[in-house]
Amino acid sequence: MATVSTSVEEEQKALIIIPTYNERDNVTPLSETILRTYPNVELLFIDDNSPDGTGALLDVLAAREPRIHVLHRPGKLGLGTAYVTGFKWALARDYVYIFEMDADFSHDPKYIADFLSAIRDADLVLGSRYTVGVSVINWTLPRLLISKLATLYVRLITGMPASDATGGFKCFRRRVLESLDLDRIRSNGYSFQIEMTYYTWMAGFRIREIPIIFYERAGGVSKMNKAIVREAIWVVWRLWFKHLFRRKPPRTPFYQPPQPASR
Ligand SMILES: Nc1nc2c(ncn2[C@@H]2O[C@H](COP(=O)(O)OP(=O)(O)O)[C@@H](O)[C@H]2O)c(=O)[nH]1
Ligand SMILES: [Mg+2]
Repeated sequence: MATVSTSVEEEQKALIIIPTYNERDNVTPLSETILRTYPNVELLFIDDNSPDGTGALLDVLAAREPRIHVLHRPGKLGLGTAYVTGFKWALARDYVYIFEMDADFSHDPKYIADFLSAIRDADLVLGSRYTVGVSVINWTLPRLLISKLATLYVRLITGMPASDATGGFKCFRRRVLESLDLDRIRSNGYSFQIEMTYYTWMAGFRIREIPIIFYERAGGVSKMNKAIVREAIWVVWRLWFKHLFRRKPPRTPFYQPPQPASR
């Protein structure tokens, strides 16, 4: 074989799980951009019978391109259960890196390269909007405050040292998902992200944050609502209670600023 120089790590297969609900205008450009840029990456869309016909369009894309996969669910069952379905699908196959990503271009595909490089010495990589100041484009002030407060609240109650605990752009190493009891994850909104990262941290896995700029969706409607915030408020206390007497991992921040090159 001529490809001796490529390390085994680089050949590992990655799967990006993308839940969709009414993302008709986004799925074609998004999948084209990702597949063109990353030859070892495949996509799994989980569509919840989107009324705008996203599911049918995804079937057309998948029929043309073997690196696109689609699962259909009968109705809007929420983001958390969509990801759990996708994780199980990935674990039944040979993917080594398994991503969560939104379909609405809030998560810029250019960062996938940063995730793939950071995961080499981590088990979970989180895209963070708050490593240095705030990197969010086009959010209202209340939305930003909720998000910042959520991370602070998680840190105060559980001790988890994430700079961004509710982000949804992340990459798991396969063994993390194999070790978690996925059927135990109940929450669906913000708190799904908190729960997944928290269990990963408590299990002693290596977590790293990388900086991302988050762009609010240009078209379509966000799923953010009061019920999602209420769910997160309770879930954090449930996590706290569950591990009340369990020893916590060290509180070393997940984000480590790059060291200035020494001369
Ligand atoms: N399958 C599925 N996807 C969903 C559901 N709710 C939201 N999504 C998708 O999850 C991603 C994030 O949702 P979005 O509304 O942008 O949430 P926000 O960015 O937090 O405001 C997008 O790709 C949505 O299409 C759902 O109930 N089922
Ligand atoms: Mg969004």
